[in-house]
Amino acid sequence: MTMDKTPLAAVERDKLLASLGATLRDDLKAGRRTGVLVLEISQFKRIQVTYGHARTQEFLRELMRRLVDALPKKDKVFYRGGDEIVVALCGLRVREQLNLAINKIQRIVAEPVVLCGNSLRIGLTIGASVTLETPIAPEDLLHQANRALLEARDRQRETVIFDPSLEDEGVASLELQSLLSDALERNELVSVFQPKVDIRTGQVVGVESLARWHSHLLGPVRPDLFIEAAENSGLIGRLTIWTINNAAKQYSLWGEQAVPIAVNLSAAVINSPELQRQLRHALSIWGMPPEALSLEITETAVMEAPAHSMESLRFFADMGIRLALDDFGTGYSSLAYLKMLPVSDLKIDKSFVQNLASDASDRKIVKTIIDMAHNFDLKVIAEGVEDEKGYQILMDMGCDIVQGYLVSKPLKPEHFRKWLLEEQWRRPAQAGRRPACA
Ligand code: G
Ligand code: G
Ligand code: MN
Repeated sequence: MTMDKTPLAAVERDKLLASLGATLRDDLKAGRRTGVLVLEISQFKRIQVTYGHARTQEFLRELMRRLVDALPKKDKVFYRGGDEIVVALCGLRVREQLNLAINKIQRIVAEPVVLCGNSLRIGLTIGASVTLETPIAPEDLLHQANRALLEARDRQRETVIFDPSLEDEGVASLELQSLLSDALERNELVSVFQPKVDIRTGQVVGVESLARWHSHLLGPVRPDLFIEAAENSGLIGRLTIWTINNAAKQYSLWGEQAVPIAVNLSAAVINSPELQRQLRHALSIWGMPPEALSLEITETAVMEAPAHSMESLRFFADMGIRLALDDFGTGYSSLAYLKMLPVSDLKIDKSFVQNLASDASDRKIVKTIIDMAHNFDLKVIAEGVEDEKGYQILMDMGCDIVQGYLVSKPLKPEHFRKWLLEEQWRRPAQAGRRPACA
């Protein structure tokens, strides 16, 4: 295989859906069916760790090339980022043709790929869906294939084709999406704010804004569930703009007590021009200086769409906004790439932080991350600090900032001010006072 250095760009969700939508219309008119396959490469992380970023890209390219060569010209192959490829099979006459295509793909990938002189044989897990005679929206057909993939993973099967019995949860998630859309209009969402403190002085250096939703129909909905529903339904743009506007408003309401606010940015919105416009707008209306806003972007999100994200990250950084790599340690960043990112903070994922006191290998990982981050002039924030031992260990390791239940749970805005004034947190070394909770 020859080296191609340009990064393999992940297709944007909007483009994927538009292309699939066009196929669906054509096939419906011609009385044909459309199939969608979501392919997941098994053991992808292992491949990345073993061979590194550049060779993994090379490997992905080769795989894409094989798929494109083997499938009919009209079919479409998309790289969706990470370990996922989406295939649209066009003009199927009968449902059985879906099985034929799946068999063919399994045969293609069974041929080993030669990487670094090693012959690499990979496995695929496939989720599939196919249209019936009735029209279906591209996002629904894709959703069905995603559901089938989850089912295949759960049951450890190579392939699952969607059928309506899998739909129970699917319906629940569609319902969540439509309720969430209403919730944004009805103003049912609120933001809570979790303090971050300087590990040495105990001073509050900022807060992270976290969205909460109490639905009038469902009651409280878990944030990871509704954030995922927002991402899957395209509502995440509206939700993020709402969150940023709310943060800027809160900053202005806090007045003298205002501290910098961090907002989470999903991968799907990093490159949205509308978001960039609305962000400027929100800061200017509420008089929030850009330096007081920080955007948290997961390590995985940044690594999955490198070339494309870089411009947007620069745009934010040039405005004076701080950028933080969130959930760090859960992805596989290439160090060379990290150096090029205009980020100023790195947040160590809570899964490495929670058991610091009892887990020696977590201690090693955290120490390594802190040292590496400092070499790149990044500030290190440890999230999920729950006990004083962990706090002390982090201080000894030279961590800069901590966030977690030990300091405070996320607080409602009116409680934050009170907490700040009355219950000002003291770091364990200074005083043994119990931290305040929401
Ligand atoms: O808040 P925890 O409170 O349970 O949040 C769960 C997940 O939801 C976290 O990964 C967090 O980053 C994410 N999250 C919370 N609020 C927001 C938000 O406003 N936007 C985005 N994109 N993610 C959020
Ligand atoms: O993914 P992100 O880092 O944006 O989300 C932070 C998540 O961590 C939120 O869900 C928040 O409620 C949660 N969190 C914050 N502090 C702690 C903590 O000390 N322990 C645990 N288990 N979760 C925490
Ligand atoms: Mn975060």
